[in-house]
Amino acid sequence: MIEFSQDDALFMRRCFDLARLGAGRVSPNPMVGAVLVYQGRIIGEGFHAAYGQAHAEVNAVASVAPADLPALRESTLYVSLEPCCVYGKTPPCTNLILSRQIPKVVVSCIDPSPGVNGKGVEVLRAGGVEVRSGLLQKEGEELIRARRTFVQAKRPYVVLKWAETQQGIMAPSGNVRYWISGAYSRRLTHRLRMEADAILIGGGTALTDDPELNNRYYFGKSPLKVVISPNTELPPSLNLFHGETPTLYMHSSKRTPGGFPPGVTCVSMEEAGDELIPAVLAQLAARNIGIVLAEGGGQILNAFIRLGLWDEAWVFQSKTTFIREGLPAPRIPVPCTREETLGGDRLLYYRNQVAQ
Ligand code: AOF
Ligand code: ZN
Repeated sequence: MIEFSQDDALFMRRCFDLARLGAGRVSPNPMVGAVLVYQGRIIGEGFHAAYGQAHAEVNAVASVAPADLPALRESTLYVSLEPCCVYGKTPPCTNLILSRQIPKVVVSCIDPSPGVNGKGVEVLRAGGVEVRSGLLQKEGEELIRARRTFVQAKRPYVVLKWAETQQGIMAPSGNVRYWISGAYSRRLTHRLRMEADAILIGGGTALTDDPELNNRYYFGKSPLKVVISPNTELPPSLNLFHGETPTLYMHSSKRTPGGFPPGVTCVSMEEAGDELIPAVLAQLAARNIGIVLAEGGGQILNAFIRLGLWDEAWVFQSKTTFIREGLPAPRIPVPCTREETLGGDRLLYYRNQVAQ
């Protein structure tokens, strides 16, 4: 058993906090944070801030004041993920650690990515660095869960989200738009949009709700919009085909639909047949989408649940009793893992343990 002190845990928690600052900007890379400590004092901090750009370790070293640079040779690097040892979009962090002669590294969890997966630790140890791994590992794994799904299941991490009434109804009958959840819930759902690489809906929802499908109520970016419409042709006038963020229109017609603005890419899913959802996920993974937020409608959400192709679900249950009849909301086949009150709504959070 590797021994860790309370100070070790404190510095690793700081790494986790730093890592989270990259939410919404690094996927399909993982969120990673790093802290450099010399004699109990933090002399450098960094996190992975944008996909394809500098890693946490690089930013941490770059943040060290010139006067503290000689101290690197007697410092400990805390990092929430095993340092990479491969040339990707950036050079290996193991090279940096070795060339800066940082003698000690503490890691929370191993990077499951091909080419790394324990090799980063090996390379460092072979170079004489003392590496201790496994500190607050559960929390570390939690931070990289989307990355793990992306590299191991070779599909985006799937987040489901919908609103329902207390009686479990998603929408009134008859294709009318009806707002169920409150303002706090809406703010949180826009945070989920910001953290995702794509928002996905079905053609029915696109027609009924005509959503803009962007992030308006939280800071940060808006993700790619994706609409799957195997049965119905969608008119170019719909809101989701406009706005600043691009749209992927996954249709099933033989002809490429026409008349769309330049931000719209039409992709035929005709050959997918009954395997539509897995084919959509494969398409998205090929486009470097690491996290997808599926927002409805019921048919699409049920399809993900039936196939077990989901990772977490956020269900906003409002006290609305106004709608008595309508479309039943999906049912999740696992117990709720967290329940919160959010304004007048109840938030039910689920995890698909099978998919982990
Ligand atoms: C780290 N520190 O902060 C992050 C890592 O294409 P690249 O250069 O961005 O490298 C991708 C690899 O780096 C891949 O294994 C990914 O999991 C890891 N991300 N590694 O040492 C970091 N973000
Ligand atoms: Zn790296």
